[in-house]
Amino acid sequence: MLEKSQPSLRDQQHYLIRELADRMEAVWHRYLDLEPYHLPAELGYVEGRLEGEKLVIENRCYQTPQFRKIHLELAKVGPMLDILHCVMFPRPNYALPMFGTDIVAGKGQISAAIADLSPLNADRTLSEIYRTRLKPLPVNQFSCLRQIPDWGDIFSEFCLFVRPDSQEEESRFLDIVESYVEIHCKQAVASKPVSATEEEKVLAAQVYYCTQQQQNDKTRRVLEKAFGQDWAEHYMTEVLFDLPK
Ligand code: BLA
Repeated sequence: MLEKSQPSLRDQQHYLIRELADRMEAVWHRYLDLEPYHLPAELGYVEGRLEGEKLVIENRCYQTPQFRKIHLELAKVGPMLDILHCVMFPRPNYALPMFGTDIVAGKGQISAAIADLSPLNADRTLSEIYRTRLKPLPVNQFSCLRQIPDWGDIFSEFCLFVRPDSQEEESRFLDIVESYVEIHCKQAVASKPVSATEEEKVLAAQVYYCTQQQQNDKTRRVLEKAFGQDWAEHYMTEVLFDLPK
């Protein structure tokens, strides 16, 4: 495993990944008060090998008064497989949903594009204000919907899980996800911390969210093949879906 300082993978990646990464960062810079968040040093940039192909992972992380960790990860497996992963983890004293997105592109084709604002309250529904803002977005205008796996009970009614099949659908996906992030940032900066009792509930819901995401065998398999079982377990539980300390 090699470690290097901050090069940018995104120039070599699928257009949809590059564009979403750029747009999300622009929205964060526009609305949030970003501070760096330090991953364990050896995990900012990592290289492994998957079936003879080089797997490169590049992480960028921020924190803000409302978000414990905003994690943007770009990964490239050889020349064929490109991945974008992003999660915005709210601090447990803010009753905000969890924003997450994942794009998987194989051989130049997007196979999975997913984004959601996942509710973290007891009845797992988004607040009225989020629903009002999200409802007008054209989430139904995709021809190929993908089936949400069993562990995906964490996702909201606004979860978008598609294989975009044209440039129009790719740009629709980009616009919708950019809106999700923008709506979320605006809500976050306008929100107030909650009581200690509420905080306990948010924390429990975040733990559940992370536990469910850790069951994604497709992610785990890619990491295991490149870096081995122990490293994959560590990465999934400490970097991708770690619990607030
Ligand atoms: C699917 N994730 C996948 C797939 C791969 C990865 C290879 C299968 C693609 C397909 O079925 O077409 C791989 N994703 C990765 C890897 C990383 C990654 C290696 O992030 C990191 C290094 N996943 C998330 C987040 C969400 C998410 C934040 O990380 C949602 C908010 C969802 N990914 C997600 C879902 C699937 C997926 C729901 C489909 C799983 C399935 O069909 O079983």
